[in-house]
Amino acid sequence: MRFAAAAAFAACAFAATASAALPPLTRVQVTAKEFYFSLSRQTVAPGPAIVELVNFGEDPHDLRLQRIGGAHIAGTPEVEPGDYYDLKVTLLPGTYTLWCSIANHRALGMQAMLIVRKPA
Ligand SMILES: [Cu+2]
Repeated sequence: MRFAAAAAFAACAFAATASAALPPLTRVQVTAKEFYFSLSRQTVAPGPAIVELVNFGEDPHDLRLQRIGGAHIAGTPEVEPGDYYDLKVTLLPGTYTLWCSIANHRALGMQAMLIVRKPA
């Protein structure tokens, strides 16, 4: 009985160590205004990430995200002024293009780049 309890404790300790070794979730905040995006950081590490679109503007905006050379486009719904949306993505190494897909906002300047690479 005593041995079983010790073994269970050891198993728990091991699980805690294993989860602590997971890489931290990357976060990047994208601020939207008329008519540009401003990123909290230009370069992030690959892996699971939250890309947070915050609308500090006066019109609704959204965010589209595509890795150059990749086929998949991730995106947020329309975000109202004063609101935000946390987009969960898995970032691969490369360069991503970010843009707003509403009306002609992209042509007006709502476009940015995000570089994904392992920290040096
Ligand atoms: Cu927009």
